Amino acid sequence: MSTNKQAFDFETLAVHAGVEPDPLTGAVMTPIYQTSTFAQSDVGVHKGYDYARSGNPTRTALQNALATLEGGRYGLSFSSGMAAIDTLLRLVQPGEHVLVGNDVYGGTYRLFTKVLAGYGIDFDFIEMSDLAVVENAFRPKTRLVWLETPTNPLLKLFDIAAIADMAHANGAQFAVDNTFASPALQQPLQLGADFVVHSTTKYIGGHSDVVGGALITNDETAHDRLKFLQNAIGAVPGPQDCFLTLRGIKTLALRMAQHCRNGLQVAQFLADHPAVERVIYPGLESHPQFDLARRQMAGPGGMVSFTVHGGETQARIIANKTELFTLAESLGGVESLIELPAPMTHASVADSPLAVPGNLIRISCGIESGDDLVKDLAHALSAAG
Ligand code: P1T
Repeated sequence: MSTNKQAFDFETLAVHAGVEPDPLTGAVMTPIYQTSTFAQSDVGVHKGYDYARSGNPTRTALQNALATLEGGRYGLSFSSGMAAIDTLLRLVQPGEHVLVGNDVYGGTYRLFTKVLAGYGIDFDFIEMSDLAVVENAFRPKTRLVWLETPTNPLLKLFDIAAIADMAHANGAQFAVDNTFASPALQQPLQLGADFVVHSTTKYIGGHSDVVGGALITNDETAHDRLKFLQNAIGAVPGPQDCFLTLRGIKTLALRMAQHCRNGLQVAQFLADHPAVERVIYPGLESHPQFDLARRQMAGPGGMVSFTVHGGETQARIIANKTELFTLAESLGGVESLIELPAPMTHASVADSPLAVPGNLIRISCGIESGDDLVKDLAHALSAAG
């Protein structure tokens, strides 16, 4: 499996990417190299690793796997999704401008507006589903375009290929946070993006047992700088976390297929329920960008958002009544989760133009039986009255 992994289908890549039999022992799975440093036979003479912040073989395997899955040349791993995002934003200099989609993870909004804006970076949050709005938003100092698609938590879709062209025509680079789709459903580098970002905590890890992040690119110059920053800033994952993420990746294709099936079944059930005001799911024809979803994604994913009648009070009651869906932040694991973005994952956007409705419920459909998930929601919706 050492040659030309790009020639394989995604299911095959997910099992094999990055992992080679261990050169020392032949171990089929990359070992957890639990060491902080590496012996040198003379000053500066070593076997490719000197200190584990700079590099570790378990991390190398994960980084190669991530690059392969996204169809990219270079991958870098981080201790969290936020660490990956922060490191990428260090490419932007004070005085430069970043265009951001107007629906993003609350933590991303917080990092941009409450941390990085303080270092002189300008952020504009705009409606990127309207390409005329995007075109008019560029400034001479626009260095980066940043978006999530599907977005967290409103599941808006943005046209990656069209926005990539606009970014490049305006002298900017373009980053896509691909956390909600995962590379199994969407590969932004193939559509023209310069950087793919992940919270590997979510679908890539897939088992709610590890926090991590990733940056993938084909741009050698940018990669060299990001690799330098990864070491200079130091927000690297430990080898155990790399191992868990690598292990999760092996079943990514299988898991995503079941997440998509369950997402569609649950969304269709919710769409017909009288307690539900509106369902947002890229696999429903009622989604405003249903056609784009079909074009851009290999499947609609496992995230479903919906608003309920009765406001936030009723939404809280429903989220407390599910049994299979655990009330918790995060997403993308094998087990189903439910949360209220406004008081939970998106508390940081309260009172901002990105504020989300209080009666919005976000669910992450796991890989359980879709029928059981529907029964659990039916019970919660009727018990809530
Ligand atoms: O939690 P962390 O691994 O640091 O990843 C941050 C992050 C980045 N990008 C997106 C699209 C995300 O959804 C997240 C984290 N999101 C949650 C914890 C959540 O429940 O929405």
